[in-house]
Amino acid sequence: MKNHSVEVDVSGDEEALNFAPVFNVAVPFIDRHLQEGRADKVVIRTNRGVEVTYAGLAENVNRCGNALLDLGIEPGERVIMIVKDCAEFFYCFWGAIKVGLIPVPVNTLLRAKDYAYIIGDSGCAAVVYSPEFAVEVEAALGQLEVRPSHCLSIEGEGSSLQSLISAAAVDLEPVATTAEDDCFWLYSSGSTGSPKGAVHRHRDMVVASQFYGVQVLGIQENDVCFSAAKLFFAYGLGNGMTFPLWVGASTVLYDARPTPQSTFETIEQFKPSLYFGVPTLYAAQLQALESETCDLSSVRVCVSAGEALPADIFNRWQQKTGLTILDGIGSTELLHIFISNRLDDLKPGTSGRLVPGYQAKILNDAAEQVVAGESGQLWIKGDSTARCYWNNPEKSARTMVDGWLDTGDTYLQDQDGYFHYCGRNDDMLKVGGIWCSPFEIEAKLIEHPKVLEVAIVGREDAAGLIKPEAHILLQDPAEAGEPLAAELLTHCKKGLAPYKYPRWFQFVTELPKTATGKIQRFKLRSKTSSA
Ligand code: 3UK
Repeated sequence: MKNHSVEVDVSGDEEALNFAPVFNVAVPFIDRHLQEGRADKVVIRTNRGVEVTYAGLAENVNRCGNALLDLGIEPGERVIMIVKDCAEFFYCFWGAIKVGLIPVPVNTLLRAKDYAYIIGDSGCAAVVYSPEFAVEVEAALGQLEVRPSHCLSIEGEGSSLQSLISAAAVDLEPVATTAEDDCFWLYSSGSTGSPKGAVHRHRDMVVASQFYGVQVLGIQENDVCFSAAKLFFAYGLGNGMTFPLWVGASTVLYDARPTPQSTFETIEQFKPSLYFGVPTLYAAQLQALESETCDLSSVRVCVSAGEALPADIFNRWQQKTGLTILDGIGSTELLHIFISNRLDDLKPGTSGRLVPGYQAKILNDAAEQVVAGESGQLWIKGDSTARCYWNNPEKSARTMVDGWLDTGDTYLQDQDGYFHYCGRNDDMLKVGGIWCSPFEIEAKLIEHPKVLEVAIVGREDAAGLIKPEAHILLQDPAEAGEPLAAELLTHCKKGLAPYKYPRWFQFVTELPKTATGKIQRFKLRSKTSSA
């Protein structure tokens, strides 16, 4: 087998992937397309009017890899990327991989405190960021005792990544890694609020692209992908970058906050065939479609993930647009979707069936496998699973056992094999498809002088989607009311990532607690879940 190649073996019951002993994943995803005659095909189109061909992509990946080496960054060192959806995201991610550095795309909605933690935890050699996030990134650097050696804006005055890219050499040989070597990391939020870095290998993007992208979505060379979920999110990384690159298709990048209007405009302008959203956005788009129209005729299939898609949203979207939304569950640790509905195999309100190539087991409290119809903890096995969490052997040992991954979700599988989501095993919330720790919001509210105690729980909104609700015990209960709720809201919005503020404030006279003083969030949840 030729160096850096991967073969899809279809002889068995399930597809298998065979990797060459020397394997750098930048070769099949980037360089292979030049050999296969796609040099002049446009691979990236952006809302800023940028168009990049496969030849241009390969050239800029090489230049960026050389630029990073020229800075003196050593193989295995991390490059934190706080980068919006743009062509440079591709150059930096793949350039780093091709020279054996570890790119670490990070959520661009976070605040200085979060970035300081991630930069410190990763021990990165460099931080690369879009100028839009300069204020938070600079504040983060100010909080650190040890700063990374390099901190580079993508564009702008002086030495930027763009200027280094244009000055760097264009020839670059891939570093001789293997499919099992560490390749990139993605941070996922933990229930205590500290994010943890999931360490992914060179093979993982191939596995996710082939098992889900090709087998479930049937993605092909003539597809055009548009992911409203951003590239920094494992979901968006697959949708908007990995899957199209795997089959020589193309992608549309939109670099600002996705709203119903901006996503409609992007769809009408760029005519994607595959559209990827999250339930909150589908709900907002449905609302917008009450008063406006959108030509969605280019789209052959819609995908939803990040949190459960209520059957009602699925049905209304189908009635309104004629299009099917495929709900599937994925995770940062597994890289992408491992249980999914399919166009020819679908049950609205469920996550669907296992994606071929993955295995699932549902365990009860005694760690025994449950029978159909009974709920338990969902464990998944598959070749795209992260090797470990960085710097966190205890958490890795608890979550990753004999190749199985504890998803942290409660699920049941029905008689027909469909998986039904029954909630989280921890207190974590998914808001708009993005993790949200109740402890973090509580910590923010406790800072406020008028707040004595607080508990954050998830509550369903009118569309059946979970949002944070605050239960607050005040220093002076007489101050309860709208004006104080507004003040607390402003306080939260100032210090937390924009999606993390409570949507409701309940002033209470007491919070339910255990004998040891731990707040019993489940008691608050059961009171309000069907509101
Ligand atoms: C929840 C879902 C019900 C579930 C992701 C697609 O969401 C992704 O990754 P994260 O690490 O979160 C994982 C957790 O989110 N979840 C995701 N999708 C669904 N719950 N129905 C769903 N369809 O708790 C899971 O454990 O942020 C999604 C692809 C790649 C991803 N990383």
